[in-house]
Amino acid sequence: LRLARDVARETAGGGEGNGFREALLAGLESSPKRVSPKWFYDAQGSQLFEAITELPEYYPTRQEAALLRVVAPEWSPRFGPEAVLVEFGSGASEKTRIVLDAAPALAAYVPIDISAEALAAAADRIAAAYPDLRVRPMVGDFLALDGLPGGIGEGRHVGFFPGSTIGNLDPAEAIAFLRAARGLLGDGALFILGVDLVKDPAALIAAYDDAAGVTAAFNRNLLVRANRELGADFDLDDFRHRALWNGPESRMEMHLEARRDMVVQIGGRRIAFAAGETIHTENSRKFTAASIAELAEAAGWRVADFRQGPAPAVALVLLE
Ligand code: AVJ
Repeated sequence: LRLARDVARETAGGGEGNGFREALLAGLESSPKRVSPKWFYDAQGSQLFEAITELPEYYPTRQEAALLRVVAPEWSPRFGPEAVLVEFGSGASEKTRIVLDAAPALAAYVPIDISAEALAAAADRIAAAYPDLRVRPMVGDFLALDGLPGGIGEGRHVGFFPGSTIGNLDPAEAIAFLRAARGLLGDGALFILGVDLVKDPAALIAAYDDAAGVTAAFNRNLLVRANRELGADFDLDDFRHRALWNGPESRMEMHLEARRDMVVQIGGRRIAFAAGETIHTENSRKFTAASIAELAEAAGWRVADFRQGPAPAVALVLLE
């Protein structure tokens, strides 16, 4: 992990060296075709995600923010003096403000995000709004963390992972992440986890296939990014946005479905698509109180509090 500003500078001229080319080719050469959702989040993708959070159909962000306003003041006394808030996948750091406002004694904030540009801008905004807070952004993949910056605070470390981003991970990855976070945060750590809950599939599908087409643009941004960064020749009109509920796996899935047989060129390699074939671009798992407790316990945490909001319901969980 490196400082946000250094990475923003290094990647300003293009995406070489960030691993996107290798990851995309490996995913498109496997069967079925799949690509990790982490590649959605270049500067444009991060902006599209921010637009999604304001859509009428996309309830999770609003519902979680409202619930966080209730639980953050109740949980913050447990943070203690000189505490450090560590946010995994911090994006625009908007929800963070709810925690920071409820916990004025927090000494430091470490936002971690894969989008260098979004991270640097968000860290600057938080530092300006909270002048007494030490802000130490880290660019990188929160699944591959090897440490936190030193000398940031002596107190309890509080992990913050809102937005149901944990739902992007398959069960084994989620357990490995929560276990690694526990090691990283050290003794006495707390962890605030936001999850989306299982509900009527119609409400879920609407949230991932909005009428304005913003989620479709977010999904297709993967191809836009490949065209721009890797010189690929995806024709965006050849790929249909698909959002479907997978009941047995308890997850929403996003796919990009080829409308016809075609061959796409990506940095000198040729990838064939059959009509109807899809690139599986995201899983977004939906939980229950029981499935979340099971996940947390498998990773060495204990559920200290589980709070669920009004319908369409999301939950915030305090782990210890
Ligand atoms: C940021 C991963 C929580 O899964 O709901 C939004 C991303 N994908 N619409 C989610 C997303 C499609 C979002 N997370």
